Amino acid sequence: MRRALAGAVVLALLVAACGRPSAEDTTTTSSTLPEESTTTTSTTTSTTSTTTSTTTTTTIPPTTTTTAPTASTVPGRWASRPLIVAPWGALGWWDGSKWVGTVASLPVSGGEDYQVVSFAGSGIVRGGAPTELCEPVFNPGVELSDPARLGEWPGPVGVAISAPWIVQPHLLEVLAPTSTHIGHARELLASHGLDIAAPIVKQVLRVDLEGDGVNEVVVVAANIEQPFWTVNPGDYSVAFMRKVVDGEVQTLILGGLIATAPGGEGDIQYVYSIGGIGDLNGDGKMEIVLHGSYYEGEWVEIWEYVNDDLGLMRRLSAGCGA
Ligand SMILES: [Ca+2]
Ligand SMILES: [Ca+2]
Repeated sequence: MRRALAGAVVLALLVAACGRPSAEDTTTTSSTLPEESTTTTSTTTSTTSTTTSTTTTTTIPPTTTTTAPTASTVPGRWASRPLIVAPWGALGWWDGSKWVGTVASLPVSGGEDYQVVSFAGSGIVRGGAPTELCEPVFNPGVELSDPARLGEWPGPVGVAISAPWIVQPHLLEVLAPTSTHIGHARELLASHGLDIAAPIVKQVLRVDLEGDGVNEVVVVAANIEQPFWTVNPGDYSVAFMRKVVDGEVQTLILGGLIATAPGGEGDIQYVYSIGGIGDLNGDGKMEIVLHGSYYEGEWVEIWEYVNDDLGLMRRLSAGCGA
């Protein structure tokens, strides 16, 4: 209930952030380009090598073609579907054309490998057979050999994915906060009515989500260490991304608690962090894992930057708590 509310606020903020009507169709151009260029390449190849007489090769579905640049794969025992899991349950997977939220039956039998996508750890962990996690919620999921590598409450906590592709194909750097990032946080809080001279910046990530050569910056600012019940005026916990869209920097909020007044009945603190960043559907573009924690629980959400018109969209999530 609470979380749904928070989500609504976040979405409202997002819409506000992305709502700028832009006639410029950079989006269409960028999404069409890879397909076109790939097609051109394969056509040229077939012309050169006379042996490959079949033009059928050119008809490879765009999805597969887009994955091609990320040619190299990671050795391991992978699930039949690229299952994404959190320590307390499965989130779902990409089925080749759409995101699929967790269903009762998971595409694993036990013994699969999972690549860790987290700022708390890295590497590969092993997953067990499908089971139920997070009593008494009983989420479908798998026990991981080393769940702590994904992180622990109050965060950040990332995810793990049973997929063979390179999960971080483009630039991703953890930076130390500078006055510039503090300034970005100050600006954002002020635009929501909270004036804080020097907000506490917890995370700064420089990333090129889609590998277009233009870097994005993801910032987390918070003055709450461990979330508790009461929301006090001046509480803040925000995760946001600054991205250049049509030559202008836009600020997109992934999750946020900004309190300008004492919390009402039933309001509780949330602490947001970026759990991880990685390509979770194998299209060569990286998604952002948002982690949220509260007094009695936590959850993760996967956000995909779809295009410059739609901006960030929440695709999958899973949580555990009261
Ligand atoms: Ca970029
Ligand atoms: Ca992706």
